[in-house]
Amino acid sequence: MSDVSAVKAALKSQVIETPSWGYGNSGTRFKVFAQPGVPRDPFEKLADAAQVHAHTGVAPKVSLHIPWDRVEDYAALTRYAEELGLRIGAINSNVFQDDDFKLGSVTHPDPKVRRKATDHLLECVDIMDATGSPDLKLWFSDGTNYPGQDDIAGRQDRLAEALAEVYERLGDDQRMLLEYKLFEPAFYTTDVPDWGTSYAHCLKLGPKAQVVVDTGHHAPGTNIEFIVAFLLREGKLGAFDFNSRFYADDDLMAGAADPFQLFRIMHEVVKNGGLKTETNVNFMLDQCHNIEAKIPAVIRSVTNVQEATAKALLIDTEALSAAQRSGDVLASNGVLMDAFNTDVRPLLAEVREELGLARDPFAAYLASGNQERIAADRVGGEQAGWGA
Ligand code: LRH
Ligand code: MN
Ligand code: MN
Repeated sequence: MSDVSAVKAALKSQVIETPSWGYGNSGTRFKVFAQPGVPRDPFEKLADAAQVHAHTGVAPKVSLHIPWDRVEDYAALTRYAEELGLRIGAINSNVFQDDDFKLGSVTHPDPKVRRKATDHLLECVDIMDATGSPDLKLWFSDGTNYPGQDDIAGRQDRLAEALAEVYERLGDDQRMLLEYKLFEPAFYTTDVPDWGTSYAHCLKLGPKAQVVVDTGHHAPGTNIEFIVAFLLREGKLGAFDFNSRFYADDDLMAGAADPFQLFRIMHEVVKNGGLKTETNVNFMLDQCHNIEAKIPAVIRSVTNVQEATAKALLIDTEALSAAQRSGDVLASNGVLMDAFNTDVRPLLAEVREELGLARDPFAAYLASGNQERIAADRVGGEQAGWGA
């Protein structure tokens, strides 16, 4: 796409969903460094997400994680989101923090534990009904640590059974997003370790089941953009969990470690129709900000995704396909690199100006005084839910 107004329109319509847990305190198993002004409850997490949306104009949706964001009254939480100009995005299930799940959740050898896990997933669908959330995001920590510990194929049967029960419970406008992760916390086998496993389950389940690509969940050197192109072609790419990794599931800011990889991913997204509203790819962040200030870090992550998207949109597609057709390897690669090496910050500043926003959302947030205000107002902020 090289028509600037079309590029701008695409950038204005891209929605980036931010995670409630990105606003809370987080850390590693070694230390959680508490920060002043972090939210004390899910309502304050929404208020922080609203700051990100107010300054970027493209982040009106917030993912919740249950039970981290469990509240008495979901209608009140939803109303509050609406007052802030937000919507509730994906409901993330959590079957990894209960002692009962030591040997697995939906794949546990004991049917009573499997029932408990599946009931939690069904509760998440109830919360979708109450909040208007369209997406149930499933990630399972299930797996084994030692050869022989459990029956690998048997665990797939148990997984399939639980997924089928939850799938049946989904409403017409609700879908199931199945996330994969290579390892951790299980180290020998993981029950949904890769896109192929997730894809196979989603295919059996039906059209309302799609794959989530968390960019931090692959082996080093994995070609994520290939996975993206393949899944889009099959109509099975439901969402991204964007974050950066240097080593494993680092959950660092999207586009921080490898902006070129993010660009390559966004090129496949743009090329294969993934930016179109009807394709319904949910561009979520899944990050924790352990040592940096949270709201500005989320703003930077959003703008990093936007920059990668803008570069992908600027690729001269006619020149690219002509070079590809003629087998000109260097010319094809050159077209891509020209787009990647373009400074898109002025273009994005114009887009924001046209939306009535400040040209630089990061600077505008820091100048807004919000950070000082929340630090003074909020005492005893919440931990994101893990990392202690
Ligand atoms: C697992 C994961 C998954 C969880 C989130 C907090 O590593 O990526 O998406 O829900 O982290
Ligand atoms: Mn994730
Ligand atoms: Mn992860």
